[in-house]
Amino acid sequence: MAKKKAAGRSRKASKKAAPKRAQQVTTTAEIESVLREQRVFEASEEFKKRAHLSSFTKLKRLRREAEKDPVAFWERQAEALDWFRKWDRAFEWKYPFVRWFIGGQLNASYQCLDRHITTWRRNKAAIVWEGEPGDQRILTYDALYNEVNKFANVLKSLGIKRRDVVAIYMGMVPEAVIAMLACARIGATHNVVFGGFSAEALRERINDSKAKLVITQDAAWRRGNEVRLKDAVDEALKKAPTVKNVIVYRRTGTEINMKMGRDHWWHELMEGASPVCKPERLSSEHPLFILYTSGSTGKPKGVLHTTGGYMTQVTYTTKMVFDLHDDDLYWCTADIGWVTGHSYIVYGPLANGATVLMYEGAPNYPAPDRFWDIVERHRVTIFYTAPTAIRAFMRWGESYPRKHDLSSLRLLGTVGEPINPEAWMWYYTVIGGKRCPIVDTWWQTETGAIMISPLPGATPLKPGSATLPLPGILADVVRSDGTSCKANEGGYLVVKHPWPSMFRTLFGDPKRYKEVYWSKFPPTKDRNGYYFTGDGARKDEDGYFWIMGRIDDVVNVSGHRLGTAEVESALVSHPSVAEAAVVARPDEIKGNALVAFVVLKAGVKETEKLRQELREHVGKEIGPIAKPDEIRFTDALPKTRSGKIMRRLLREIVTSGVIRGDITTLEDKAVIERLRQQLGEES
Ligand code: 7RM
Repeated sequence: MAKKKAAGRSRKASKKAAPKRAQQVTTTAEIESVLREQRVFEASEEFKKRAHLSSFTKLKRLRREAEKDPVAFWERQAEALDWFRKWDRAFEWKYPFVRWFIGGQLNASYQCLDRHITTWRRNKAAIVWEGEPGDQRILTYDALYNEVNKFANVLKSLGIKRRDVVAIYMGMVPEAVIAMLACARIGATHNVVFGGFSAEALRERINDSKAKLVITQDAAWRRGNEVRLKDAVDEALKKAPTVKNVIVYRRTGTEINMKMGRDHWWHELMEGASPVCKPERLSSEHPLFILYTSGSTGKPKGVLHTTGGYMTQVTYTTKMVFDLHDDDLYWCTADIGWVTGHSYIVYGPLANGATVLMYEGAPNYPAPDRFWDIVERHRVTIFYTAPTAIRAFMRWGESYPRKHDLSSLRLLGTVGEPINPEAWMWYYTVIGGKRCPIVDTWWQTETGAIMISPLPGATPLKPGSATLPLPGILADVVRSDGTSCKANEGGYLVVKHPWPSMFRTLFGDPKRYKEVYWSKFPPTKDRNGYYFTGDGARKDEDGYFWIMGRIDDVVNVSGHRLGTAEVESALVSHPSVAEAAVVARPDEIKGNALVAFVVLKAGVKETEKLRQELREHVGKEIGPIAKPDEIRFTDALPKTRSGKIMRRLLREIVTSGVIRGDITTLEDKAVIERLRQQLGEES
């Protein structure tokens, strides 16, 4: 990377002028969207020069063409994969079930490995890994290929066949990737369970998927402590009758229990394994993986993805959204236990022959500059993380990134939640040095791959907007009756045409699949059924999408339906606030009153005066209707393990004080206890 300063051009914008926000709201809208962000940023000439796509006009033309014939567009992208047999028919839609590239045969591990080892990439680094204690490993494509072949033979030797489900419960070690690709190689379906989940959550996911084998490790390093994964597996397997074998990778060397006949050491099995395992010829619709995602209540949903369509869309989006080139060092900080880890650490980047950085541990271990230290030492060029992490970095302060040379970075990305404009600007300025475009990527476990996102060389960026649907993705914002919303009218985010990496069903529960996703906008005589994302959004006058968060989090105040994310964004734009979560509590007069949980920046005092100031601030940013009725200071918010704020729990706390729903995905159970106690003290 050249170190020359080529600051991005910014129109209408940044330094002096604070973002202008319209005060008025459209009262006819089903969901009112009240924030208006005016800044626009374009990629520098230097970035555009080497980008895969550098013209907005071209992108718009591509989107228009693909919109007319999305199937033809995706067929062209599918041609970039290596098929053992070409498909007979590209697309079949029988509401609400889809198939893509029917009759085609391929293998996902072949896409990620075999096709690179016959080229110059054989000796290119596939994975650059750094353990939390500081140990490092580099696996070339050839080395990864060998390990995956051997481990595929290990799985076979334990009786694993096509369509068997294998649970993977590991930390961020290369062996987790090897395990996934080995499953894919022999046609087994992997079910990765995030290593931070409890034994109970693991058991539920093993039993629901009827897994035959579990792959785990003794323990993982996290913030200097050992997370004892094998102990959790032992506990889970007390009531998991389908599991016959467990493979244990030795990571920390801690003492664990090995059950004779059931448990096997990874390294012992690998010693005798043959290094050649032919990839299975799998049909395009062969199930590649199940990944559980929490429902708002009750049991988690087993999102099922298949092979051909999924590989097509993750391969295309990784190349285009991250503008991936062969000399990039790409780092996605997600855990392999989330869909982001599946699609954008493993399948997408490896199918493109990328070099992927993988880090085992916490962002603040041993100090809050660990990520920036990694970026500097490894000269990371593409960095993809979550808004929740960015807000944590902001809270820890600029001094940590400032200590490091981050000039290798050329592109930044975010995923997981709406990013508020203040966090976007901080990311752009402090991490990206005003040189790196930011791709704000909207997608879901269910969508499998990125759906709405800038293409960084082409799309002018607006802080806080995921910008436009990718070519071939027919997303829209609609009213309850399915008609399109006007510009800036809030509504439901839907997808009007099936896309290749769409999940095919909920494992073992097609009825729930239909109910949750396909019943809000069923087919009528004038339209196909729409996929309902569960998110609220608006499109602005340029057609840019602004995601307002989950529909379940929309609150009704005095007849106005507000997305809580917007009120939160207004709060976070105050210099004293690090994070905020807003929920509603029933109120006799207004229908609902807004309660804001606010985490202050380090060193800021919790005073009555600040409370008033924050209410006024929201009044100024959005309007008087959005002023929180109550502001509760807290030191942390309840979040899922992947960093999403669990507003449902806060809602339960402010309404009944009792939490009834599922909390297995909660990151830190103590947070809820502290919030509940606080509530008792104050009232
Ligand atoms: C990839 C992932 C999906 C939900 C989704 C949204 C929210 C994700 C963005 C976003 C605004 C974004 N899968 N979400 N990305 N909201 N802007 N760029 O996160 O299944 O775990 O979550 O996350 O609500 O529906 S997920």
